[in-house]
Amino acid sequence: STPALAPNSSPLATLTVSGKQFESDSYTNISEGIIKRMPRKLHQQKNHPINLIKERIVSYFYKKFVGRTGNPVFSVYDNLDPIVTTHQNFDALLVPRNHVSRQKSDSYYLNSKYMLRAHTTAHQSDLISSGLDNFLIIGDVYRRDTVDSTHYPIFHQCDAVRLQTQHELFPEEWDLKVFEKRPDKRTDDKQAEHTVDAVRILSYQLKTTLQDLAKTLFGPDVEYRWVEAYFPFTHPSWELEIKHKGEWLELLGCGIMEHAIVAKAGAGDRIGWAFGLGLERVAMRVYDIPDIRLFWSTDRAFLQQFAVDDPFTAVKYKPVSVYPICVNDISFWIPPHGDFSQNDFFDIVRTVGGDMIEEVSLVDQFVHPKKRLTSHCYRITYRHMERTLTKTEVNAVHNEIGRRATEVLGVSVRM
Ligand code: FA5
Ligand code: MG
Repeated sequence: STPALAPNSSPLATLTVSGKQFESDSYTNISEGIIKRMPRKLHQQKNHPINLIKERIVSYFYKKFVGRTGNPVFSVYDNLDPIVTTHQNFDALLVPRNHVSRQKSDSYYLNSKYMLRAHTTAHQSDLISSGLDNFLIIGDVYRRDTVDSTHYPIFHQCDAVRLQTQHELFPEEWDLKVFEKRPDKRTDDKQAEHTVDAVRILSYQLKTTLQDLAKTLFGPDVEYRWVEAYFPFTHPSWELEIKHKGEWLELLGCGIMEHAIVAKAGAGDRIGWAFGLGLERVAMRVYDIPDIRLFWSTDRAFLQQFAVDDPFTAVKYKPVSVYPICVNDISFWIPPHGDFSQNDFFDIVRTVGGDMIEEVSLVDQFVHPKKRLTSHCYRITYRHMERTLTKTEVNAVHNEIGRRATEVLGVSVRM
């Protein structure tokens, strides 16, 4: 078995990820389970449901935005390296120094300089710098998160950027301006540099484009609503939610790009909109796939259902079969002076249990009145998507999780 990388492994150790070497340091927290899955690239596997959704979105943009000769104006980047610098993932997008998303407990770090992108937006400013005005970025993204049927530490996003000049946005005779002569006040509705008129027309374009995308993906009767949102890299910002099984589900975030980002990337004469959307959310709803882990299945009975030539072919997922769950609890004392984070424990569970893990939840915690120690009890639900697990096999994994947690996190397992 492969050892999990300790969160505080020796500062001299080097690690190899995607054939490249990185010096580890106090930030290193990438796990073996993640490294092993990085080459899968579900969005590039022909006929994989994530790939089919990608094809549907790309086709929508190719048809919707065409140039003078009928050529698509958007170009597609779906093969960019998911290893990025913290500068690309955060600083270039104006994410504040102390923003929660930078914490070690939320992202996978190779070291203090390199990380696995937490969103495809990480490539936005480089692509603008290279001269592009209209592009889509599609790729695998990585986040340390809770463990359940809709959360997996690797998922896929599609980002888009569309930049326009004064001349492209407003015909000469309209006498409307994109930029204020001198930066105005920043308000809830717009940035200081932009005019009300420009923001109004751009947000109309953005919203109708995304509403039509939702109708293309989910059918003309899909119920949707717009919700005000906040992102450091757009203002104003919104989220689009769709009705799914009677509940509102967040589909994407979007907004008018921060002028400082656009200007720094060399396109200061342009105004733009951008959005970022989760492909699993779309695929689960389009195909009625109940569990996010199914996308990682290599079972032919699953994959063959999506062997269609046209990505717009209607496919309704037929459950291969549902195998029984096996539930096991684990309780331990947390080391008194450490920086224990639940996500460190979740990573160990994932690394050891792989896709046998359906859910991990904290079911009890208390502080020992005399010893002043905190105890956590986690309930781990085991279920395999392709077979029935035996009690013996689950116990072996469960014990190994306890052993790793003791070794790596310094907890002491309570019997
Ligand atoms: C972002 O990642 C922003 N970069 C999106 C953006 C881009 C906004 C450009 C503005 C301009 P957020 O963390 O909300 O935002 O994720 C975007 C989408 O990814 C969500 O709406 C959702 O569809 C999907 N998503 C987020 N977290 C998960 C998850 N844990 N599992 C599955 N899908 C997720
Ligand atoms: Mg969000």
